[in-house]
Amino acid sequence: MYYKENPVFPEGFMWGASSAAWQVEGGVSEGGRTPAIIDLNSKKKKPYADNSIAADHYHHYKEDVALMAECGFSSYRFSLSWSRIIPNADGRVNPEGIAFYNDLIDELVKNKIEPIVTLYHYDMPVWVDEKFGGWRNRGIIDVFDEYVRVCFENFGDRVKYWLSINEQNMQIVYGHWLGVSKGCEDWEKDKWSVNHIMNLCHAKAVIACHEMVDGGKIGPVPGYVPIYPETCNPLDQIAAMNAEELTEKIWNDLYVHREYNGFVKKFWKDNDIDPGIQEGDMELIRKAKIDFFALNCYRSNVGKDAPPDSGFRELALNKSGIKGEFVYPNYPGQYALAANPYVETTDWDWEIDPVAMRYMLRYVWDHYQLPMMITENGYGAHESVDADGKVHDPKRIEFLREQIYQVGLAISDGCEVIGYNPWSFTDLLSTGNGMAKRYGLVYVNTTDEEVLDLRRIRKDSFYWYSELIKSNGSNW
Ligand code: BGP
Repeated sequence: MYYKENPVFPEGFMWGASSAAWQVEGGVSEGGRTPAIIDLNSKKKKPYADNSIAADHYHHYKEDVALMAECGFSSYRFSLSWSRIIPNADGRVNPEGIAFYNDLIDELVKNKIEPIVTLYHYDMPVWVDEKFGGWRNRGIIDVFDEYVRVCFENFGDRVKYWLSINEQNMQIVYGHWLGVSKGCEDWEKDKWSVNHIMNLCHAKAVIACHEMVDGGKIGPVPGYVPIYPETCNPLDQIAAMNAEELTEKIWNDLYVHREYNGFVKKFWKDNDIDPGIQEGDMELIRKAKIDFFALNCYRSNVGKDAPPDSGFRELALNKSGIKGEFVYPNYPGQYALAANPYVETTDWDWEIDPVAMRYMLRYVWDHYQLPMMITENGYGAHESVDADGKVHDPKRIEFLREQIYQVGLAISDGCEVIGYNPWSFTDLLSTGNGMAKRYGLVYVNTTDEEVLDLRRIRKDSFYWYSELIKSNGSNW
């Protein structure tokens, strides 16, 4: 990459990293926590993703926050486990769960690290699933509202940045993969009523945050994958736009304009879909004015025309970490995705495309003019401790350097970006690949096959990132 200008990051820019409760905490049966659906799923996927210990952050949080402080963090994005806070259908608040998060937040505040808190990150409590079928039933709206209000009431004095639902768009697009489709008879149709219920939960969280948290700000967390047209064939451009609508824009438009956009309304009509909108729903959504976008961005995609008579091909993610397994989908009449010959890929076939970061920031800024923070971005890799007892991760350093540079360019393009929190601080469980796919700046000594001593080892990227933070992003 050719560096022609030195990006300048604003004063007070939040530098940190990111995690999610079920991927980092462990301690799943401790402190009064009850199971989440993802615990059960992760047991089935063994040996890939047993989250009962994960990175054992539940017992190591003080050490982890001390390492963040040593690295120079000014922010840390993490999520709360709903079933740690409200473990059962009786709605009783679990004092031990509240105490754990209070201690974590206090530790962060003591170290001048701004907590950025996600209310929901893939870990549906079993009790909510049993009572309401997860997101499928409108009954969840009230219990979600009760849960978020407990969070605002207990943590809102110290937590000012709140995130509603992690990657709602990805949960709908990859419903089978992320378990949201469980129990649905016809997911392709049902996904839109599930999505509507999620929108109502998101709206309730936004409204409650503004009501209850003095100075509180809240935003959604879309998973964002910029989509380029494969060629300048106008049909490829339209296909790329269709892909963008059906995987991200429908959601982002709703969050900002608080109305379903014309594209999705036509899509519902053409496909005979009833999203289950009831009286009063849109009034509620219209009240939920977000303050910023939190954006997760790892890679980019290529869209191309998929003629109506072309064959259907389902997307298949690479779950092995051996290059070449990813299957690009073909949705006749909508769009197809394709490989990008201009970019490298990770072992999981994820495109390594720093320019996508600038593209995304420009795109979201141009469309919505809201402040943005990066809440996920990172390089997943097979890693182990070297003979010298250290973990050398030059490719992660290169990845982060290029990505941060593009954040800087987007800022100089005029975008308002307030923070960068890559995935992840310590190694933690990958959504589908356990400890085999590591993202951390800090190595956690354990494997999927065997629980080791869980020792924290600073990777080379930790030292590099620390220097970068000290220079507020100018030391390359
Ligand atoms: C995001 C999720 C994270 C995280 C990340 C990396 O979509 O919000 O929870 O897992 O992706 O994905 P993976 O772990 O599958 O590599």
